[in-house]
Amino acid sequence: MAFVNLKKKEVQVKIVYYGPGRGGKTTNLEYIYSKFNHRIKSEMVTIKTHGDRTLFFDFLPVDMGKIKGYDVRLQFYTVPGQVKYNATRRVVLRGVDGVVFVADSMLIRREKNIVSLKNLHENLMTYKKSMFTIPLVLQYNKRDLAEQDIPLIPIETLEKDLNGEVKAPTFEASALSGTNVVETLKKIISMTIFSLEKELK
Ligand SMILES: Nc1nc2c(ncn2[C@@H]2O[C@H](COP(=O)(O)OP(=O)(O)OP(=O)(O)O)[C@@H](O)[C@H]2O)c(=O)[nH]1
Ligand SMILES: [Mg+2]
Repeated sequence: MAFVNLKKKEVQVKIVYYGPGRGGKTTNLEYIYSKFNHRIKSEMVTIKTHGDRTLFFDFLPVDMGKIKGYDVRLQFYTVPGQVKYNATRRVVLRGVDGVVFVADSMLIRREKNIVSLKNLHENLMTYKKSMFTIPLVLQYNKRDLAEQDIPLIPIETLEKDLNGEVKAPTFEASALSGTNVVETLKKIISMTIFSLEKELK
């Protein structure tokens, strides 16, 4: 359940971009920020280590207007995808309301996607949450690399590897060019708000 401040009549909704290192999570948030920064009051917060890898998280707060008399504040986070940062990933997942899983379409990253999704599943379980019930969208990122003849994982394989059981909505995307970044965002917002409205009544 999202964080509800009854006094301020405010709900804080936490959406986390999850996935393997280098998959494009930070690039998604950067695109969203560059596209909507005229409507976003606060700065995007990023804590990076060398080579632009996320060390702790990236954070982007967005005000959404009201639902049922509550001001809704969306908070977007990314996790550090590198395997060694699991303790941090788990902290960032605390209180999560919705997840975008950003898969890397590069063929050489096939195994990394599978390991990362399994890791999401395990980390959600530590909070008694489930990948099968939480609002979840899968994004197959870096599809643009096909134009550079870089071998990509076919969509059917990604579906089999990652979406065989969860059956989440999916988007083929390029976070770098922005293709389907906003569509992914809109989908996770609507799924998360829908599930929240059920809880708020
Ligand atoms: N061609 C292409 N490159 C991308 C795309 N998305 C991200 N990249 C590149 O991939 C690299 C890693 O992207 P990030 O957004 O930093 O990846 P991340 O998932 O945040 O990685 P960690 O913070 O290490 O977990 C960067 O050089 C991006 O420019 C995409 O859709 N297409
Ligand atoms: Mg990052």
